[in-house]
Amino acid sequence: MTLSRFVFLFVLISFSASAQKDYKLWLQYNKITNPEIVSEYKSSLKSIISFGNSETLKIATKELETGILSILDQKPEIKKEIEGENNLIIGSQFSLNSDLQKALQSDFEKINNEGFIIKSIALKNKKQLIITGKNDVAVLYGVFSFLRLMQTNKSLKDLNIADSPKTNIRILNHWDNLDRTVERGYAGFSLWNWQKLPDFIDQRYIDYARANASIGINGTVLTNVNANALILTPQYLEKVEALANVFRPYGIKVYLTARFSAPIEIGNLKTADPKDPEVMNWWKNKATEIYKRIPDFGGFLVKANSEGQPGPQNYGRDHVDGANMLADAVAPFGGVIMWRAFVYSEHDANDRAKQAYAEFQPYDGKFKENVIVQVKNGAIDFQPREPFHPLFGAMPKTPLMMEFQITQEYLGFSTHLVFLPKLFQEVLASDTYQKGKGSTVAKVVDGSLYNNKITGIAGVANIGNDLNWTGHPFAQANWYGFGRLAWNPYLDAEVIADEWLRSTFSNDENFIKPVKKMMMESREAVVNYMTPLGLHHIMDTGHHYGPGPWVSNLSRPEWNPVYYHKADKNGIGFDRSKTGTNATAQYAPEVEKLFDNLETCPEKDLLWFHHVSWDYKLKNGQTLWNGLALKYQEGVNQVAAMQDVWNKTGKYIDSERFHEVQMLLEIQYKEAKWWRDACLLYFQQYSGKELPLGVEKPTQTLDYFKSLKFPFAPGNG
Ligand code: GCW
Repeated sequence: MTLSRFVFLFVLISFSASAQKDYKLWLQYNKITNPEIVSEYKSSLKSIISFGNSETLKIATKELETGILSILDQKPEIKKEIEGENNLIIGSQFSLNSDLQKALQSDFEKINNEGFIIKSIALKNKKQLIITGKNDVAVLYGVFSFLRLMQTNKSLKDLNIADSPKTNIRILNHWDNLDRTVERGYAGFSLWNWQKLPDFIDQRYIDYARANASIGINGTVLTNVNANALILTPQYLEKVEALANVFRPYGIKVYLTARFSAPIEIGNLKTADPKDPEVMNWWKNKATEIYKRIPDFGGFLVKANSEGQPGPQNYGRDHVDGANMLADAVAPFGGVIMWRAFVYSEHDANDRAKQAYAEFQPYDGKFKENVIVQVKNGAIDFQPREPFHPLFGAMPKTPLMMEFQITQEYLGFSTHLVFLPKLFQEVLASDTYQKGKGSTVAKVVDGSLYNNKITGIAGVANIGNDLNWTGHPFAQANWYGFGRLAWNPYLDAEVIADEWLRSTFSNDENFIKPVKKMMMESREAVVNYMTPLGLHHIMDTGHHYGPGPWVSNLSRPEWNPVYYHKADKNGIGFDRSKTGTNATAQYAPEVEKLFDNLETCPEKDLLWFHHVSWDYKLKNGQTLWNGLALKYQEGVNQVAAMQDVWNKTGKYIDSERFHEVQMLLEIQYKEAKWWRDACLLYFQQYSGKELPLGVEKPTQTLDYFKSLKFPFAPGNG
């Protein structure tokens, strides 16, 4: 072989190995090198015995085999019977033999239907390790959890874990269109190849299901909330059915978005009025047709009378009428309706932040049992930081599910490294005070505050057909972290970062420590360089890429950034206190007081709730103008610090991912400066003040920033 050919082949092989790493997400199953751990694992993992032979259990067994072989370089023996010790036994409660069932009886009382047990037990004086649950999907969750222990190099001695998910519906919302574009998608096109379905089953569907199962996600809405009725025609339902068949053994249910006007568009009816008997019947028949194909179909997600989508109000009805009509259609089959509360109207002159609460809160207790209202984490729209949505805790008789956005529509697309579990945790840990101190959003979401029967967390997916699924290698951590928090909304973001880094990259402490810190600080960095001190929605129009605080020409006032920052000669910020729109009154009295009072309002939310003068004194003694400018600079500095951290990690990880992240951080740094300069130059027109010491001078003019146009920014429909 000539040298050049050799080099070419070498590059090709190492490229594909690296690219596979990107694709393998947090399921790398890297070989462990620490000799102590290796010897401990090897002695306790000699063989696998699985009770049961469902598709799911086969997947679980295979996963264990693959994982152990790859991590230990030792192929576990697959045995039929329990003999000797140190067997790894898997199987669901009722497929276990009676000795095991007896030995674990009290453990099964500790878990719910989807929970699992991982336990070292002595059976007839012989040590065994068992992974079990009440059904096979729960066993699969246990297996992935066990492999997580291995991937993070935890000891397997004397394990005694009983872990159950705290929410029922742990679901991804794909804003995927039938033409495979993805609304607010920054990782390529949709995974769903509708053209080739149902006959062609892309390996990606299987890998997608596996990845989701590994973090406990149990549902997926395949289609965009800005819905197309065609998905409900037989031609497409056949394709949906094929996907459902792939996902089923992984415990993932399929859901669809229901376009409210579907009875007209594909049903030839004259109306979609939810009180019209023909319409009601049409949906009942549609549900029957779907459940015939997909007996475990999850139900519908609906965006109605929001941003131009059709809905019950088109017929003089309300959200309750619409949701309950659909609920009746799916109820006989055990389906649910996830009805979104993301509403605001061009005909409503009220503060947009108040509209969803104003409209939905009075409906409390009026929805059918199988309706769950899906509420975004904040009252505006997935901003880098928002106070928690006032609806949380305010509808005691209605199950509310959380809607987070995993795709980074307002947080730098798939270009910026932002670890979102920090944001998710901040929201979940917020205290609504609706039932006294300690009434956190997490307790609303997991149903413990009001004893709700159905509970759930949705995440708008950041997944596309990019080789690495999410565009940015670190955006994988947001998918992962979403799943982990949906399983347990009380998990700590730092623990999640730690698990993810170890499973995705390396267990080397020299890598973990600084990179984890970098992840943990990344969310505050993006807040600082985009929207510090409670600023929000000042991104450029439509595509939401880059700064656009100057935009003021859109037809609907609340689509204009100037509506949100209200900068003028006197100061900046949106007065939502009593002297303003009184949005603070939508919170429980304790929270209302906290936000309403300028003295007690957390500074991170200051300009969300108050319009304050440029000379207003911040807690650190700076004037607002200086403090704001310094925050923007701090954000830029934080990105520079992230780069410094990352640049030292090359020796711990593969070169491809190292370089990818390095390039992305370089862009993030450039864009952080762009945000800082554009926003400060714009606000400076009103403050009329010099930039304080320590803030770099812009190298471009405001006109230059205003002139930038991005007609082909991704994800913009
Ligand atoms: O965040 C906004 C987006 C829209 C989206 C809408 C929603 C799917 O800009 O693209 O539409 O919210 O959540 O319905």
